[in-house]
Amino acid sequence: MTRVLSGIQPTGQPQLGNYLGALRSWIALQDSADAFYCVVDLHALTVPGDAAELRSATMTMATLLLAAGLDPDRCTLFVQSHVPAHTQVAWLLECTASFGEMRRMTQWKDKSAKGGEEAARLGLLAYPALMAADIVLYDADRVPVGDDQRQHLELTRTLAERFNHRYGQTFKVPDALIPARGQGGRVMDLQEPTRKMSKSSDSPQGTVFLFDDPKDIERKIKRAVTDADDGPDAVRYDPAAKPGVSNLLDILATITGRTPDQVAAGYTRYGPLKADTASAVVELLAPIQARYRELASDPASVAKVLRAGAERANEVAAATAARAEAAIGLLPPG
Ligand code: AQP
Repeated sequence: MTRVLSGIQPTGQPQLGNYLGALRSWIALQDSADAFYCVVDLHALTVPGDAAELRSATMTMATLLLAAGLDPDRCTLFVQSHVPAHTQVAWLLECTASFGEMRRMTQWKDKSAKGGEEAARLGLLAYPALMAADIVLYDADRVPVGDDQRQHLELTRTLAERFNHRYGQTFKVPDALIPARGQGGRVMDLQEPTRKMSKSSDSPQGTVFLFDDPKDIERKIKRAVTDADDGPDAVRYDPAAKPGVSNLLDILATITGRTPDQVAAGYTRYGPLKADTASAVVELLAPIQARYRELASDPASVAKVLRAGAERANEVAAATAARAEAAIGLLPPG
């Protein structure tokens, strides 16, 4: 059976791009694959944050994942830091990667540019090696992610191949599983549609958070930046020339299971497109929010799911870590 693995950071509130780009595929894959999903709390340490907030955001994210449709009977859901093999193998991969290739990662360039390279945490530079470890530990065949993770997946493949070449066949080389163009793989910020929507962005008006109430969702989508075209073909899918409109078409198409061109054919003006997109998002999120409220009232049940998930994840990951340590030449404990 195909094995899949993916993770989400407990940084800020989950947003629509996380859902359309990744979580939707995670939920679908539970029926066709042996699926491992984790809240990657160690990745959250790469940027400044508060300890109590991190604990609470980790629980919130796990609860949200269950509310969105992950079923502990059909997937393994766990918290990354509950499985020590992740940091163990991350070090082996840091010693496989080069400083130069880490510096070329777009996320490093973007995020370190904010506060300057001097202040950026070393973990921010190194975390693609941790992400590679997350994946190879589970012998994952496929990794369902949004388009922004394409470069990190390429690096994971490179590191796995390099390790295998240097030390002998150890890791499976995974493939990324990214939604097709126009199917939610890159949801853009509603206010700055040339930038991807992001949990931790400083543009809350451009981000639809999964916990937003219907009024906020409608307001944000109705105020989404479009353009000044008003001709008969103003509503068309052209991400380069019309990023704002194309983003709305992408969102509505993904939710309703059509292509952006099919959706565009139904509109001549932006107002009705925005109104229908807002309604579709509200309808999509309402049941998730209701289920979240139920689950959040019983944190002990969520903790139990995470404990069981960590147990299964540990079994698989510890075996891979032992294999990798042996391959690289670490002396097994007596
Ligand atoms: N805008 C997006 N469109 C489609 N997919 C997206 N993803 C994130 N943003 C979009 C996908 O969501 C999954 C989980 O993301 P993550 O938590 O690992 O971190 P990220 O990619 O850096 O996402 P954010 O929301 O932008 O988080 P912060 O602000 O913390 O950096 C991934 O599969 C990602 O591709």
